[in-house]
Amino acid sequence: MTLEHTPSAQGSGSAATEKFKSERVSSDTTKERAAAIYQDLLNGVGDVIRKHEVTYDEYNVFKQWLIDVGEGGEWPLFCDVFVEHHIEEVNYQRHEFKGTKGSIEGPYYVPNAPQLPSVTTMPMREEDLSAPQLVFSGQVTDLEGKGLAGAHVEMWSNDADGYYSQFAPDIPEWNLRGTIVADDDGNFSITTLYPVPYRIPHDGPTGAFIESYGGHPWRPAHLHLLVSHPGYNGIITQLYFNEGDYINDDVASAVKPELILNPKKGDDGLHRVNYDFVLDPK
Ligand code: MBD
Ligand code: FE
Repeated sequence: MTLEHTPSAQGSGSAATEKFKSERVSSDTTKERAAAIYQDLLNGVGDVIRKHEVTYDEYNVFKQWLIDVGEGGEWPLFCDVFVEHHIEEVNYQRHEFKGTKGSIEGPYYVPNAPQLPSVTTMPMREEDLSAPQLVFSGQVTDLEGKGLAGAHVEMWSNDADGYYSQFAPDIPEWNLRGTIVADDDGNFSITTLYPVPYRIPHDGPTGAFIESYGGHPWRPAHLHLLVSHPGYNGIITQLYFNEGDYINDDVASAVKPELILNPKKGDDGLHRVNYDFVLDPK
């Protein structure tokens, strides 16, 4: 990955695009299904054009913007912010999962983060450690509440400046990323930077898009999680914080009421919260 020295949409965008391209994608979609989806999609576009009597100037600005998003490497960012929440909801409903609700993955997950013990502190720099800290503990269980020994809790989050390691320059590779291995009862306790609201990269075409309709690029404070255990459906989700800014106005539309935490501040200054993950069997 090559990154400009200054964190920018271009830098994080190209890093996210390179990461995405390194994963192989395929789908066994039939020609009939592809025809149905693409016809509906293009008819939908046609309906919008007719409804709003879209002008040639607007059409040309749109074409230029498509070019810019591609050249800026921002397709993973744009798609995950504006489209993924629909995909996530439809697929959760289709599987009729009964466990913990999922949420979107977003563009900044990296697999194979170093393993950490069940009681641990996330990899952090001095500057991250001097900000308010959260002790996030819980148990990974099956649908009957039985603890899942050695379950993996992969967690990744942005730093106080709003940057993710490996997608911005000058941050240690695995900063605020880890694979926490739960104990024999599925329990874990993770000390981490108390997340703060986050602005998606907005100095490129995704930001220009948001500005064009007078929107904002903020996401509420969040933790990203991927919780897994052999024989169970892994869940990709996010946890949010009660009364935090943008909790009702997430640019990525990815907040669900079941995923909002309410941490309590202890006398020692640490905020503590418990949240259990429930996995559906495969
Ligand atoms: C993020 O941190 C994020 O969580 C999403 C969904 C999109 C862009 C940046
Ligand atoms: Fe995020």
